[in-house]
Amino acid sequence: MLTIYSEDHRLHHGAAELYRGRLVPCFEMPARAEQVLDRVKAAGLGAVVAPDPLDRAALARVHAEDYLAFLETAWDEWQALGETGDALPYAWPATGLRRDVPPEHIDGKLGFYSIDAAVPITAGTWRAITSSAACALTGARQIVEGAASAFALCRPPGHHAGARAMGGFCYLNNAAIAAQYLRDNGAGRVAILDVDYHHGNGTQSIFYDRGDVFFASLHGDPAVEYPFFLGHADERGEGDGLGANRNFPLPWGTSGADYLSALDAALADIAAFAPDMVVVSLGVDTFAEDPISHFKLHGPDFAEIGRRVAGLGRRTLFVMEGGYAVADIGANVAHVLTGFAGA
Ligand code: 6XA
Ligand code: ZN
Repeated sequence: MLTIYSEDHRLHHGAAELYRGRLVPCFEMPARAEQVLDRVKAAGLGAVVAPDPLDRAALARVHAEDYLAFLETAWDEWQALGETGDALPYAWPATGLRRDVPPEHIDGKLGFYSIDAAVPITAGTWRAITSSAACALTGARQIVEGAASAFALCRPPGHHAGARAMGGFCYLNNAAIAAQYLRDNGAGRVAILDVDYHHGNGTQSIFYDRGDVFFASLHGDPAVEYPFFLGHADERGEGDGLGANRNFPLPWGTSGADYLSALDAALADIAAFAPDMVVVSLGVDTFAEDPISHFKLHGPDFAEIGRRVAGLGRRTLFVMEGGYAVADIGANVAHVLTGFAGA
């Protein structure tokens, strides 16, 4: 299995995030991707290659042009204020406020194009997020060209990013961009399986009214877990997409065994959808020792996830999402991928 990786991710290194009322160092840090790279190499999974040059048009198949323009220019606008630290949003057009008049000031734009404050924009953010998306697109190209699987070692992650919104460490929705690329290049039907601990609200919203891309997600119940405002079991899609969205909210403390039962249900739905190709949003923040999550999965559970996904018998692109137990993130990702490859 080919791994696609770019060192550009290091250019994005947010200083701090708000966590339980305090500013703390960002959980989403460069060391995460370095650890994954090390362990994937050690596992002998296959070659590690650099991404193809980015085709910006592929981003615009998923994200609105005004949002892309915002991401590209946000740092310069922020710097023009004389600021040198990270740009962060602090005001949002929530209930009762207007969304129909886009703000002109960068402080307003940051809130207009985000769902929370966990999205620092730094000098290197645009380079890092476009390289991350390029990794996903290169993996998707491999799949289209016939590879049985590929691993896009994306950082920053993507699944909380919507068509016009960043959030939860995510700016460009790498999995959605890859899924759309697969649709545009030969796959009639694509399924996205999101096994990150958090609901993939961005991916769900991007495909919610479409019947050609199935989205299934297992995650901490939004009643008690970020992103709080999407990811409930009754969200089944709308219009042409009715029936093509499936959420499995699970309680804090969910064990490996209970998780794998829910995974089987998600995989049965995906098999019934009969996708041509599969994208897996691969977060390993379901790990028992993850510092911000509350499931109880261990190494063997991750290998089992890989094995069961392989049971679908479809060409599969893995796209890196979350996981913050930095010392273990690489081993857990490698377990999933070797579980898949050895199945
Ligand atoms: C914000 C929590 C963001 C969760 C990020 C994540 N304090 N998403 O891992 O998958
Ligand atoms: Zn997560």
